[in-house]
Amino acid sequence: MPLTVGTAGHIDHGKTTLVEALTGKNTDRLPEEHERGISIDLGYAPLELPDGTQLSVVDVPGHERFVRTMVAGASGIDLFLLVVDAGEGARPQTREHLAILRLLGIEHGVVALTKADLVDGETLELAHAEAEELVPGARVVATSARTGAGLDELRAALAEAAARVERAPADGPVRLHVDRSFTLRGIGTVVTGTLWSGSIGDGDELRLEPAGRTVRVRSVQVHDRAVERAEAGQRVAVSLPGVERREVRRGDVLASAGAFTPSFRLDVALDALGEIPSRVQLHHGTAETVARVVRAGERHAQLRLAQPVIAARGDRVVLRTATTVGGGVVLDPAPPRHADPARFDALERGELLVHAPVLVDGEWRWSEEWLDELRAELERTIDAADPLDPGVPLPAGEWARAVLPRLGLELRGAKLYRPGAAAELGDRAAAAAELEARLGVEPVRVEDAALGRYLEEQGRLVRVGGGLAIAPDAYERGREALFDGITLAQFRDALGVGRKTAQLYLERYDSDGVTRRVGDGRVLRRR
Ligand SMILES: Nc1nc2c(ncn2[C@@H]2O[C@H](COP(=O)(O)OP(=O)(O)OP(=O)(O)O)[C@@H](O)[C@H]2O)c(=O)[nH]1
Ligand SMILES: [Mg+2]
Repeated sequence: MPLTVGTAGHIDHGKTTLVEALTGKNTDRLPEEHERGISIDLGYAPLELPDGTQLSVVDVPGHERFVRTMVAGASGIDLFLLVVDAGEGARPQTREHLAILRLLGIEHGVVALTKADLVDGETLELAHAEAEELVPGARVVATSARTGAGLDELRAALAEAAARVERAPADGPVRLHVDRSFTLRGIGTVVTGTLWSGSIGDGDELRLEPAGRTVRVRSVQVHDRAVERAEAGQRVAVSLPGVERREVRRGDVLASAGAFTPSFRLDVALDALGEIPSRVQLHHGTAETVARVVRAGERHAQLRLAQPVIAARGDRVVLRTATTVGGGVVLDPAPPRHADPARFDALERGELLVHAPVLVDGEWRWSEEWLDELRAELERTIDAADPLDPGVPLPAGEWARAVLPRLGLELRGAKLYRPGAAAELGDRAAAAAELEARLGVEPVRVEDAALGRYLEEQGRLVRVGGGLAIAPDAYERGREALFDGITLAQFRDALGVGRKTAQLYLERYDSDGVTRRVGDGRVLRRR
């Protein structure tokens, strides 16, 4: 099974150098990284261990200003490679990265003491003891990228840790949290990320969330090699024809259509490192957003997000302010608005309390409470809608068609109406009369677009371009003046109007299928 190992550790402690010593690849790609001698963005390299284990390495930056990038990099990993400078020992980001790994539930890994060539034996021993205390249960290996000392032992330790990783079988819907997007000449936009679940192959149709855009996958690569299908756990690069580079970014998610609904609320079991303030930065997958923390008792909270995430039950989140303040496990990615402590307890006991729709064995399920909430909201919107068009757009969720029969509303076109509802002028009767009185051959402006639409449906007005309208009998008169091959000038003279007005009439006849433009003239279309 493919596994991903993520580096962690304080700035300058030798993460990138160690990855290069192990893989032969310098993962610092940006010119600025080389100029400043630090890592800024995530780096990637494949690593094959002597026993055949295939690992993907994600190298993260250690600078305290880039911890958010570290979280994005660590969100998809299976094991850690914590790097500690043997001379310096644990420093602030050693501890913060370690805390983040724990919050993300990444249990297995190895500690590498680096730059062993620069310290004496006693210092190395002290560093060793400190590291063992810091990360109980992990093997600690002294290394030097300069001399190559300890690298074989480190490889063996990584293989050992990898063997202990138990990965949940990751079949199910596709979910890939995008960590990079870029353009390749002749190929177009490419996104990369770790495939959390499902598999992706050439030609698959997926959704780019949370925007909900349908995309078709072209070529799929795993570490620069084309594959037929990429499997869960692998680091994947996918090209997306037709998607502009600026339309996709880190934090977006490639997902199976209909499998996820963007979450604006998350019910979580909290894991607090200290005081969790009411406003935090939430990290989930490769995404981050501001979140409000609404506590529901000691250990639970509802997180209300400024931007939606694509989450599932059991996902981990990290909460930060200036530093990492805690994290949580998602109990419900689509909870009701009220943070009810009893509900949290039931969720944690594993009693699945569905609220908003989820797919279970290919069928949508939801709670009656949720349905009532939805119906009430739709009816509220309808009541507040323009009496000329007393409807509300069909909800955008994938579940909309499944829910429809239970709503007691009527679908006409793309909108829902109360059964039998008809458009009414309401208090706009006077405005309608006033508008009708102004209509004639010369187009007049219609300020109230809904009113214009309504009157047109009633045959009391004809809309032409530019927010203008004419009288229905003027439209008929113009139509009678038409003949095969008529030019704009001829039509203008026949109707006794200006050129611009004549143009508006003819365009309307074109769009009504009465005429068709051919060269300078119009031919009549047979009905
Ligand atoms: N002597 C010696 N120097 C090392 C060793 N490993 C790394 N260095 C040096 O330590 C410095 C920092 O190494 P990096 O690999 O860039 O450190 P990093 O942890 O990736 O730093 P950030 O990504 O910015 O957090 C560089 O100048 C390396 O040459 C080593 O084993 N021995
Ligand atoms: Mg680095």
